[in-house]
Amino acid sequence: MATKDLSQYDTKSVPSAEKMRFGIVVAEWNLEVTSALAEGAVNTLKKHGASDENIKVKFVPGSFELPLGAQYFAEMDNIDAVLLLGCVIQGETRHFDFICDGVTKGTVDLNLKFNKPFVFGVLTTNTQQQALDRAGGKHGNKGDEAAVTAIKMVDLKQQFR
Ligand code: DLZ
Repeated sequence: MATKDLSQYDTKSVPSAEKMRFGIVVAEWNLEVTSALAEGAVNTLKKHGASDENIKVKFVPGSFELPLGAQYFAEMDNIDAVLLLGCVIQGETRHFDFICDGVTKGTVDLNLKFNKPFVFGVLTTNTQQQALDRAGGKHGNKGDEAAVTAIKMVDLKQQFR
């Protein structure tokens, strides 16, 4: 049986986001980190063609609230994808585990419930420095990655229409 030549698939280029509409939910906890994630995400969406008026940003208190904030966006018909941006830093209690579990499960559920992309842009680190390194520091910006993922998933959905 003939197999597909997967080398033909282009995984590098990013589709145009010109007509796409995005919601971004940002956690206020660890704001120095999360605002850098949001800045990266907005810049990347715009770099790929999204317009200012098609990017809506809202804040929630902490990462635990990200899924509900994202759901408010999802209930608007004119949003194609939602980015959830947060930063959970390991402390001395089990809070870290509960928050990470909640936001992860909440995000998975939203994707399937609304049949729209909800992108997990939450840093889960041991230290603030590790988070800063991934929010525009030496390890890039998770907000940029979340933006590219959102664009690719909206484009993928459009391919099935
Ligand atoms: C309570 C709490 C703690 C200890 N740590 C973080 C954190 O590192 N990152 C974060 O985004 N939020 C944290 N929170 C707040 C919770 O996400 C949530 O806002 C509260 O538990 C109220 O539901």
